[in-house]
Amino acid sequence: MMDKNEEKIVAIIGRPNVGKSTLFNRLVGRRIAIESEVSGTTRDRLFGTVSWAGRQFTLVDVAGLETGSKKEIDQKMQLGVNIAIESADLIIFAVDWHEPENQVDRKVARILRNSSKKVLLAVNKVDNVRRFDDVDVFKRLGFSDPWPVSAISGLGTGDLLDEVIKNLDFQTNDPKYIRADADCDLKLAIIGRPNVGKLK
Ligand SMILES: Nc1nc2c(ncn2[C@@H]2O[C@H](COP(=O)(O)OP(=O)(O)O)[C@@H](O)[C@H]2O)c(=O)[nH]1
Ligand SMILES: [Mg+2]
Repeated sequence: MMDKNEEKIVAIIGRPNVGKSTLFNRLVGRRIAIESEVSGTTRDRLFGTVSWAGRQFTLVDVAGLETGSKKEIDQKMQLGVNIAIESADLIIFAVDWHEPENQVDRKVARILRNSSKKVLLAVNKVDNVRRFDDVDVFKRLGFSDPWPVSAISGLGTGDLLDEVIKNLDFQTNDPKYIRADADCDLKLAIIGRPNVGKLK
């Protein structure tokens, strides 16, 4: 049974080579997922913890979709999308800025729109602000505003994370989601008090 106190799951899905693993690594902050220049090396689902704005969630790279014939990849992608729809609280649908017109993207978009999941569309490889305006064409995929990001440079990823947190429906005071360093801040404040007295 799922209840509000269980961990929140966010899945990244998208075609091979759009930069899912790179985005995963960027958001998790440590290099856990296998990244590659060559399509075909990411093998499995990878999990990482993301801390942002005092909250925590588990990020999943639904990988292992990059091998086989084009037809096989299509089938695996649909399987990956279904896994994400079943298991995630929110889906980051990653597309590539270089390819605004892609049939597989359209197919995935259709499946996602027909699901009841919250979806954030991340347009990756927006490596500089000049590319920001171009992302409007991705509105055709049928989601609300696309989020321009660059997994490589980090551009836009903070805004994307803000939006993820906003959509995850956290309980206001649930300590489970308040990250460890928020706890440290509190301890520091208490320890600091006597010094304030001494300075007077
Ligand atoms: N220019 C650019 N290249 C990127 C970016 N993110 C990923 N890539 C490149 O895209 C290729 C595929 O990345 P990868 O993360 O393995 O994609 P995946 O197959 O979707 O997991 C690699 O060569 C990455 O270096 C980005 O933000 N900008
Ligand atoms: Mg990958």
